[in-house]
Amino acid sequence: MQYRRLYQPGARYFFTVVTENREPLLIENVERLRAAFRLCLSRYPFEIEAMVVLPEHLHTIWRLPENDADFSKRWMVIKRKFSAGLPSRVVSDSKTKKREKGIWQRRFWEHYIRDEDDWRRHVDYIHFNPVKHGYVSKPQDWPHSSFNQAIRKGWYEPGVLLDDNFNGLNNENIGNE
Ligand code: NI
Repeated sequence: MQYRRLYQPGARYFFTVVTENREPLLIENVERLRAAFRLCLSRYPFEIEAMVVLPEHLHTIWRLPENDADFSKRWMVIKRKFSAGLPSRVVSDSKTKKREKGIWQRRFWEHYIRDEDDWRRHVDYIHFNPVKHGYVSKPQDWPHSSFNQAIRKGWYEPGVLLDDNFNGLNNENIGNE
């Protein structure tokens, strides 16, 4: 395969976002989650380079426009849109004041992607994550991830031997989850 430039300019971040009390809400509401991302992308465009959704957390890499790298406002839009219409969980006063509904943990893990190697490690971490968490034995078997898209984009060799490519990732915790 010809070497292709995959690593475009712009600020990139890896995120891990978890539901409050690890409630398994994300897969059962995955259409709602998609709608929340669509709304955010329409207001504040950015690129989702990789993503995986598990029942109670998600990992994603975003490439942000050079003139607007504010990811906090984007997560606010996504979290609020996702939560709207879902029943409130038991929440503290401070959360009620902020119009949060106890759906998401307030803090999230963020990591600035330093370079192409760092990016690649995090892309692989995302795609291997459903295996790491024990949901499937092969990354391509998890429907809620960008892995198959990444293959179509040429980010992996077709028919990639995942054991080779993902070697060691099972024991790594670079995404904090
Ligand atoms: Ni994870």
